[in-house]
Amino acid sequence: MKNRRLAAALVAGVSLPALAACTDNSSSSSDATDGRTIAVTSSSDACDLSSDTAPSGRLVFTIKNTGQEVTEFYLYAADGKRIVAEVENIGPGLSRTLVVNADAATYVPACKPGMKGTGIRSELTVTESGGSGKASAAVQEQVDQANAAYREYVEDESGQLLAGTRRFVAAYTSGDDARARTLYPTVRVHWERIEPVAESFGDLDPKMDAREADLEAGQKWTGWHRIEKDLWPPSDQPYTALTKAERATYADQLLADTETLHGRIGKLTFTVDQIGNGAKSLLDEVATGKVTGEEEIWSHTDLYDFQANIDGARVAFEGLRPVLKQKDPALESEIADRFTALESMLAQYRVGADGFVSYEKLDTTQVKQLSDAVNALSEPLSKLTAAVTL
Ligand SMILES: [Cu+2]
Repeated sequence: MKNRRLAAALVAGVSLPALAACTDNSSSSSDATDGRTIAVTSSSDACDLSSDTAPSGRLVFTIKNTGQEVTEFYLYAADGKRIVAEVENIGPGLSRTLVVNADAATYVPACKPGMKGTGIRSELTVTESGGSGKASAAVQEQVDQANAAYREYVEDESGQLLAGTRRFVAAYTSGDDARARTLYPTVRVHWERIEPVAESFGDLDPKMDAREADLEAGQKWTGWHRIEKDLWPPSDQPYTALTKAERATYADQLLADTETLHGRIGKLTFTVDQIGNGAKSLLDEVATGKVTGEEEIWSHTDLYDFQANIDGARVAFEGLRPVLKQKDPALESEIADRFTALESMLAQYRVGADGFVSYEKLDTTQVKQLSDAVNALSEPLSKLTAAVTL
């Protein structure tokens, strides 16, 4: 589950008109004068855009937080659910930039002061301009290769998630809790590796991966973490175990949602922007959920998720690496080095072939070290998309 305070930006757009991607980078000098820069002012009760129309192609949103709380900016597709691009964690007084390659379509921009609710929304109309922001021909073949390889990866992980979920729910519904507990973290790895893709479908993530602490008023708690609590019931608070019938209900729904997810993923295609931005999104997932131990509050299997998020980001990076090597070799080696540093730090906590120690075994110094290594990678990784699309 993404932290409520975050949202994924890796997006796929097959059946929908909007196909766009984003990254943090600075605007080019010409942007300001050709209608491609849109100033967004996020206050405590308003979300003002300097324009409600823009030409298709590379758009630069400059978001300034004039409110008192941390804010976020989202660009949704016309359905108001699918996340096309986002910037999170914009502190009071701060500004952030979001670059989007936007196709002609209607979009729903939204600011979320306080990082909750559905946000203050409006409408943005992007009209056809012929400016597609496509990669140059020289790297097009590498780009195509990266897109195809990433698509294959996502579909493969999704297939393994579905197969693993079948085994997991079978064990859980039959009352084989020991087996279900063993399967839980290793099956979830396949979810966590492709988490931003799964989250880009706005309706599935809340049903499949919501954490109890993040539930909104009136939201029914279902999915992985509901079952997690039943498998690792708390000892320090009252808890009523789910009945056999309740188990079956939650298990059936999780499986059905996983089937829906797999069906949708089979129809996706990706662009380099989405892949690069998804890699950054995965690091944000680690920083805000896994390194803090909030994701797996009952099972404490957070380090499995941590590794899986890193795996997914690494695959995205490796796919784009040949392109990056040509465009920015210094950034390419910096990202590679920091991946290696983080991965070897995490490897200290491995148990057996594919296991990890309980998150509870980490002391505050170790958590801090991991967190610093995540941030050290996150910083250059946030430049990846801009570098490969320039
Ligand atoms: Cu999650």
